[in-house]
Amino acid sequence: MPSVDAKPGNFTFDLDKTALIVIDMQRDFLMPGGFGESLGNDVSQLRRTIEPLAALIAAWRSQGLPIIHTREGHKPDLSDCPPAKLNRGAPSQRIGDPGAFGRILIQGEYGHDIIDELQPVGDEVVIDKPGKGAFYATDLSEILEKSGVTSLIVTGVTTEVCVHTTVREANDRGYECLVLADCVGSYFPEFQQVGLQMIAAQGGIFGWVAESPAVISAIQE
Ligand code: C5J
Repeated sequence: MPSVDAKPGNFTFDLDKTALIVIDMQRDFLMPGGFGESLGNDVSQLRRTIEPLAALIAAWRSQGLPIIHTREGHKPDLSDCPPAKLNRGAPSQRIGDPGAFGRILIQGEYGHDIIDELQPVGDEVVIDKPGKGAFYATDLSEILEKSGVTSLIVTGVTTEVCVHTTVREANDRGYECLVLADCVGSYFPEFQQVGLQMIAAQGGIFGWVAESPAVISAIQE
């Protein structure tokens, strides 16, 4: 079985029971001029994940292994967006407002979709999720159970929000999660650093942390 050097210790996984999950690599979060940037964020902090993630996805695909992509967003009538989420903060643009790439975080809009570099191919699963976590109000749990997946390699954005929420819940549901430091990103360097430390602290309180080249080597051995 492949094993990678990780924190707090080696992460060993069965290729028949492991899925790669790519969280919210959407234009609204990553594109210069988009929603993320309009909130004052530095999108380069997220964009540094694109190249390593593209290499990982290519390697994963070449082994015929399952990939699950997620997209955070809402129905055009916003019926799945609670007021507490819609009205929070005072951004210059809110979910559902017209943005540079269509209505912000609305399903079917250009900005809601995954960036060109990491577009899903073939029968790769795409989960549309209204929340931060990938399990809430989605059929992710059924998909994983049906395919016998017990381990997740977790990538995407943002580290301290949708990646953390998903990994914490996956851990509670019994999945072993390996988070790849170079393939997850936060707009805030300090949150990136602490977010990763939190996962692997206390003997791996809710997961393991490694770098993507270690996983690429392990699955190609
Ligand atoms: C955020 C996400 N940060 N995908 N979404 O609102 O982490």
